[in-house]
Amino acid sequence: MSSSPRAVPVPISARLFDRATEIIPGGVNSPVRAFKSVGGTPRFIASGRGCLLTDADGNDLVDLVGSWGPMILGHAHPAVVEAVQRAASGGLSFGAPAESEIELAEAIAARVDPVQRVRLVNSGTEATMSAVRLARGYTGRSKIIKFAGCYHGHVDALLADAGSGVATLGLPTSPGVTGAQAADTIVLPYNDLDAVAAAFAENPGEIACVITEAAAGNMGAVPPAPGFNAGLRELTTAHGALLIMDEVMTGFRVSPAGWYGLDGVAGDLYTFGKVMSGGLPAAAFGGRADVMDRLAPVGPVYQAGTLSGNPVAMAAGLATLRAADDAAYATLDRNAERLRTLITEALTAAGVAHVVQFAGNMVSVFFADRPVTDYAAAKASETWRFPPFFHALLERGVYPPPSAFECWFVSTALDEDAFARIAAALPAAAAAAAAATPEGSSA
Ligand code: KE4
Repeated sequence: MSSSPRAVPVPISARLFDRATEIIPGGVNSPVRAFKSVGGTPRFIASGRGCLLTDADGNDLVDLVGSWGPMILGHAHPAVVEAVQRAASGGLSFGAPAESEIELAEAIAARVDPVQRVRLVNSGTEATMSAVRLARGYTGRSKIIKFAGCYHGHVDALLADAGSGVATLGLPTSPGVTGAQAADTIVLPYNDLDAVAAAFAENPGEIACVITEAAAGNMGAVPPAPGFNAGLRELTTAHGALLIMDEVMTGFRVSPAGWYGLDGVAGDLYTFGKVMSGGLPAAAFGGRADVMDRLAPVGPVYQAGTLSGNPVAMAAGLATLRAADDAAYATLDRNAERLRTLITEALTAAGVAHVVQFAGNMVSVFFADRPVTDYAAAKASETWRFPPFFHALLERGVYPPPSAFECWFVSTALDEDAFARIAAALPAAAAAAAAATPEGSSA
């Protein structure tokens, strides 16, 4: 496979990537990891500790991806590792209920008031897929509304105009999603309440739910405009539809109660993942008891999973939530603000038009001259400046997400050395962004 034009030599990652592509499509198990939109050889990671990743060639990297959100405490946090080891020593999976599932469900509900029932699953995709099915089962309606640029996992009905890896790879949607599967999905511009009102007027009694990222993070950080989420709440209530707040990314990250903790707009259903899993495969959906109790075995809406509520994953999630106290969230917010300041100082000094946007403590960089409020604006930004910006950071031991359409995730483990490295790397990255051209060349 090709190596990045300017990357530091990573012969072992390159060799592993060549080997991986022989057996795993694209050499990765999730497309955004392949560096396709930034070019170069993806770093194969050997280990992580605190705020550092160590790649297969022994380079340590300040991690600003955090496994795409879960690692708010950094890697190999002692309390989490100890909890996982203890759980694992008692058996890995039982296919029967265990107390730890109750404990994690109770911990989620204790933080997010509107959540009265919780069902644990294995991924955010399963959570959103199940929540949409439940909304359709509860309302007896078929249509759903989602927003362009929002990503809710690779659910057939939700892949239309999605963000994250779909946006990163410039895929209009996905082959394999049939017209029938997407026919009931109405895709609207994010932050456009008039469009939502019009959709309800044009589809009276047919819309089962609106699903939205509580704050959009999959087109970069694009927070809901003031009143947008409250407007969705009013419209869904007025039209007998359910409001699904997808907090897979924001949940337990942007505040102890996720985005709900910041704006107080109650959804009927929620989806969670990432932080609540501690980095193991676990996720959840939950919400109103009268809705959730339509799920089998209580009600007729079927949903299931061999490894749902896995005891080792429960232990990781519980240990993470228990360690994520108010001081931890204050540190996350402080670290996000410090990162934003460093980025904008460097890009301003280099004379590069940019906006560093927040959604809570999720941060992203748009090469644009005004705030980005929806997917069209995100796509219209000078995304061609991102690859050289990214590689200049990576070459200097800082690892941001390999995509212009993703958020940068801080952890509580970022220390003075990490910020010193970020500060030292940013001027060269800003210069690379300044020298970039739409054709992809740069000095
Ligand atoms: P998973 O199926 O990847 O666990 O979760 C899907 C999902 C659902 N909802 C939101 C708001 C999400 O952000 C995600 C997944 N996020 C991406 C990162 N932008 C996952 C990274 C990847 O696809 O590798």
